[in-house]
Amino acid sequence: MYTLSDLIAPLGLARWQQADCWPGAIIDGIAHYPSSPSQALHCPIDGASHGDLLPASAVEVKASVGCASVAFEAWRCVPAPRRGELVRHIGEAVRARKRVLAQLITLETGKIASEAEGEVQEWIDICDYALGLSRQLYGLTIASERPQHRLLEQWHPLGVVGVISAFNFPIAVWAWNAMLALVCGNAVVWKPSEKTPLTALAATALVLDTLRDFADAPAGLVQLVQGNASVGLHLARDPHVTLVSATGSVTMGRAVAQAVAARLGRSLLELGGNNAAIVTPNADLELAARAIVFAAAGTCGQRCTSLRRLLVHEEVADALQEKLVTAYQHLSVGDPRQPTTLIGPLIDAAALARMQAVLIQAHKEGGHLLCGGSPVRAGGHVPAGGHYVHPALLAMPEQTDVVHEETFAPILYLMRYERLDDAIALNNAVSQGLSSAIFTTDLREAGVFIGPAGSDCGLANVNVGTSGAEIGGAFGGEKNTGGGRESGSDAWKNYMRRATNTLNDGNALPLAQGIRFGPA
Ligand code: UN1
Repeated sequence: MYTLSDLIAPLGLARWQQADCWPGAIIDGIAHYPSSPSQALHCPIDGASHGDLLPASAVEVKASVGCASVAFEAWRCVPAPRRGELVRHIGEAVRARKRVLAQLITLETGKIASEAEGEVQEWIDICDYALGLSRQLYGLTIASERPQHRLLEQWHPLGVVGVISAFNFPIAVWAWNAMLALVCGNAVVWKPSEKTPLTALAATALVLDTLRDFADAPAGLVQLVQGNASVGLHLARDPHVTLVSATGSVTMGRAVAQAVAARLGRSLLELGGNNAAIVTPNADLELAARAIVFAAAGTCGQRCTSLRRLLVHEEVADALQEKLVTAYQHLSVGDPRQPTTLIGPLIDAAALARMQAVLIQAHKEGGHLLCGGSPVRAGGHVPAGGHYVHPALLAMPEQTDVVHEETFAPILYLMRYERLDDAIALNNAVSQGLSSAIFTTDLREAGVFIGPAGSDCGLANVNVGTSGAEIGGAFGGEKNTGGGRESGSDAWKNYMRRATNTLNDGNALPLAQGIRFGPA
């Protein structure tokens, strides 16, 4: 079984390990070891020490933004297809390190191998996507109301992009932002979760190694500042950070958005989800059950797209419940490095305590535990020192207060409905609006769900679970989820500034709206 020491050399991390300490900042390719109090790092699988992080302070944040601004000034003038070539090389390097990067993700997050590799695959996919995009950063030409005039729309590089990412997708979410930002001609300063600093160092090392072969790409294009929420707030407040893209809790997003808004900066938010699936009497129950189990229990319920609420029609509720209970009983919980494991540990003790408290609250609100919910004792494939749970399935009499909250743990609330309209109303009744799904073989039911009066979420799927979106679509959601869109479709426009140009090819100077000004 591998441990961190097996991954340090293949991931190019040895250059930065000093005794047992890791740098809290990589500025212009150089590691910084701030004298701030260190933060002990532990593996969620078994509590093994991963050394200490020396977190960045306001000083490192300011320095990294300054260097990124300088790098941006050079990079914005490099032709976009050449910028795409850099991203192509990054993608090739990621392919070569896919397995070891995934192993590090497993060690820092507790994800099983297949999901960790899927996460690295998202980085590879977004590189391919960004490469194609590098030849398609197009604007419009628009008819002018004036003779011999033309309107053009151009998209130009934006500036320094700050990326704040969460522990649960320690590479993919940064990659969606950073690869697009680079192709769009920007420099990036990354503040990853304090729970996954080594994955961030490994990703940064890979990009810096690739940059070395690009004389026209300055090392300052990718900067890294690590630490707790205060580091993210320094980034959000810095007037030289043109766009702050933040992924994480609603509380974090609110603080970041307010700090950015106070200086009239731009923010792109992808915050909490409280995702529901509706199962109608016309559903293929076998397919629905499989999709539900992956969405609710996969990643130990720690995706922003995880399924948390299940709205099942009365007619099929008993049958589906039975299938789910059976499937849940077969979920193997344990060390995510074991090939048979499907459910790894929760990220830390606090996550386990929160889950237990929420289950007690759900019980008070009338919830009835159908299976799971309890911590798993060490032994066999379950190492001591981690926080393992059996995913919980609860029957709720209605959508009570606790169901309105996003608990970052594998808890699925099952509720029954009679009319589809009521189920859609329940889907939309929470403050978050990220992902949603309907399971039905009826075209009309599906049409209502994805129509204008249907699901109010950014993602609305038919016969597909709420999690595991592809990178080609725009990713994000409405209401308290923050409204931002990352990754595919036209999300690239977030990372550029639009300039409208009016061109006069003639000798006269007609004014718009027919205005006359000057001698008659
Ligand atoms: C997240 O949990 O913040 O759709 C992102 C999914 C993944 C990304 C999740 N592609 O589940």
